[in-house]
Amino acid sequence: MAEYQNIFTRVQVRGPAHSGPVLPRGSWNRLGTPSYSRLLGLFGDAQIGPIYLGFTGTASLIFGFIAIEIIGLNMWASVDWSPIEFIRQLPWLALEPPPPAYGIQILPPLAQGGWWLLAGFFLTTSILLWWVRMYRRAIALGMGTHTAWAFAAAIWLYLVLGFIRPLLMGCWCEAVPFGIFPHLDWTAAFSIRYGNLFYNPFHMLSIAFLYGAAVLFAMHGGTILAVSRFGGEREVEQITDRGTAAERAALFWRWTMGFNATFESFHRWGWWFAVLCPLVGGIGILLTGTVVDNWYLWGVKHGIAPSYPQVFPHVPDPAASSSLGAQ
Ligand code: 07D
Ligand code: 07D
Repeated sequence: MAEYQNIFTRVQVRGPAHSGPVLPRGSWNRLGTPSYSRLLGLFGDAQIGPIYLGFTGTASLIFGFIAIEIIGLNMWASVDWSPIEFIRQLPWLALEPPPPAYGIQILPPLAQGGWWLLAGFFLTTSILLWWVRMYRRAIALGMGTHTAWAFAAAIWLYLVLGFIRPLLMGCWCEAVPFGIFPHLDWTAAFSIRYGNLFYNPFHMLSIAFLYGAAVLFAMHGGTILAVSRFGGEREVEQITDRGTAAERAALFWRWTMGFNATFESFHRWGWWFAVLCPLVGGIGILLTGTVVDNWYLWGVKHGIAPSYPQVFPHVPDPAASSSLGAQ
């Protein structure tokens, strides 16, 4: 039955190219003559374009481009403008936030994190403009704004990491650097500095929603593909024909687990898991260093982490010693 194990998209829809419905709202026209791509048809709809750019879309792309330019040129400067070293070392290169001495100064010297602040400003503006674009396109199509709010949850975590928490801590130095591996180093260092993020209950919740979202997506994708031989992926037929794809899919889970989601509820489950992952994550990061300084000690206090026996003699903290501090 190998031919029924359909994993890749097989239907290449090639109707007369259409530009979508005429909309009462939305002042900009869609741009470009539609064309077809067989390759894209393997992953989604084979038709490319037309695209709606609009004011916020164009502005977002410009701001995003400026941010990438600032980050890229700073990284390139850091390898003495060598094109080969730039490409070779790219994953390790960074644009770092201002050092601690500058606190939350609005514009420290460019080479001392000023460029980082400018890049952050342009990237954040770009992301917010893209959010407005998503919101307004949904409204223009008469849709709900669910995707925009899900994106807002991710933007919340991004803003907490790079803006809100550093402001509360009084230092840009608390923020994430731009860079592929440097941002991983920051993530690891953050966890260690604040006593192991594993003991942060909001990190736990965020992980549960992350894993949960993956499980739900595997279940949903698997279920729909498994009933596509009955037309399960064709959403209108599912609703009208009893005894076919949708009903089998539901029955499969009722037989397997004793309970089944509905075709409505399942999408709510997916949306909530995806949204709650960065939403609770942002709460966890916001509390770190502001309310809780050490998650391990917090865990010991609340009975979720063991306190280890003292195996080494007590060593006084040199930073806390006044005689050393005076030197
Ligand atoms: C698949 C949708 C497509 C998006 C992609 C990402 C850029 C960055 C910029 C060189 C699922 C596009 C990437 C535009 C290029 C420069 C300056 C989404 C999909 C393909 N991270 N992170 C990655 C970002 C944070 C962490 C990869 C962004 C926090 C860990 C990529 C942000 C912490 C690991 C990336 C951000 C953190 C990664 C793949 C913003 C805690 C990995 C992302 C704006 C949450 C993984 C080398 C992916 C990796 C990885 C981008 C924030 C931790 C470069 C844009 C500070 C532990 N992160 N990240 O597929 O391979 O996402 O890193 O907040 O292991 Mg990260
Ligand atoms: C980053 C939201 C912002 C992204 C936006 C998109 C562009 C354009 C361009 C496509 C991802 C911007 C878009 C710029 C793209 C194109 C062209 C969402 C983002 C707006 N952790 N950890 C999490 C696990 C450890 C740490 C969350 C697991 C260690 C820190 C998640 C493990 C240490 C932070 C998670 C593990 C540590 C996190 C992220 C295991 C490191 C966070 C959720 C098994 C040693 C973040 C509360 C997310 C958070 C976070 C998973 C371990 C550090 C659930 C599975 C102990 C500092 N960790 N972690 O959706 O919210 O991110 O924490 O070990 O800040 Mg963790």
